[in-house]
Amino acid sequence: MNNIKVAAIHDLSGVGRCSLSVILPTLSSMGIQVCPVPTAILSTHTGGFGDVEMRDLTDYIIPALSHYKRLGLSFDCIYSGFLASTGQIDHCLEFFASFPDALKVVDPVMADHGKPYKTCTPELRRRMCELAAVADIITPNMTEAAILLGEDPTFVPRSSTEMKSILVRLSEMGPKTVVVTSAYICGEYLNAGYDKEHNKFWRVPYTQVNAGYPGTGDVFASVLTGSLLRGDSLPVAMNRAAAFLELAIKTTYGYSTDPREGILLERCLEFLTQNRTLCDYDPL
Ligand code: PXL
Repeated sequence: MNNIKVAAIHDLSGVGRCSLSVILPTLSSMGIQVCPVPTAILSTHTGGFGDVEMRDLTDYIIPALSHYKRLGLSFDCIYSGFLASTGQIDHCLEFFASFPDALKVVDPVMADHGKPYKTCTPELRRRMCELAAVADIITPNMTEAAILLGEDPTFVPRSSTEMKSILVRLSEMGPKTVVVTSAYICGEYLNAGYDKEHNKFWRVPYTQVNAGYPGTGDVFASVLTGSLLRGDSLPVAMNRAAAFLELAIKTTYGYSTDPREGILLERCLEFLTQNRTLCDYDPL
């Protein structure tokens, strides 16, 4: 449990609390070391701040990997997220192949709320499927789940049975654990998980707040990953991620801050340090 090390292949956005800016404090609060592998540096995230200043770091990733290999380093987990170019998918694949014992987590950041991000080209979708195929765990939101499966991005499952079928189809792409966030089924918001090894489906409902904040998917996937690395079961890890996000989102909503600036993470990290025992989950 000591000195757990995660290589985080994500962008670094200067303003707007997403990607590495939230992954670092989140996992650190859980006692886990993050080794950032920045895919790009952006002045802000791409969700509403106008013309973003961006530097693509595609040519940085492989030299950094080579250095880590020369040092004989090992990682407990390789965790990928927002990728600035499809070439970076090859680099993630190389990272995964270089540390075969590491837990491979892919957050296929491409879309949200039924809409693909500007960066989501058909080529990115196709290559993201390749990355998902070698992952142990994938954490798409409902829109990304639909895109990965070649469905319309606005697809909404109408029942638990339909949600289970989505989870199974995603697991058939390769990963043994699938967690789909932000699903809306029969009037209820929930995160849905599938553990292929034990053939178990899980649900963790949450209450929706009338505001959207960037970076919440990054926080969810980070807490889930940290929780699993610390030995929690899948439903407990999903519960921890959902409970933390609900706390952070409701706290933020109460302060009426500019939604583009993301959640007030700094005020809420104590929840993660406490590592409470949780049991708010059910079979799906
Ligand atoms: O939180 C996902 C994310 C990551 N990185 C960048 C983004 C977004 C979502 O908008 O713009 C640069």
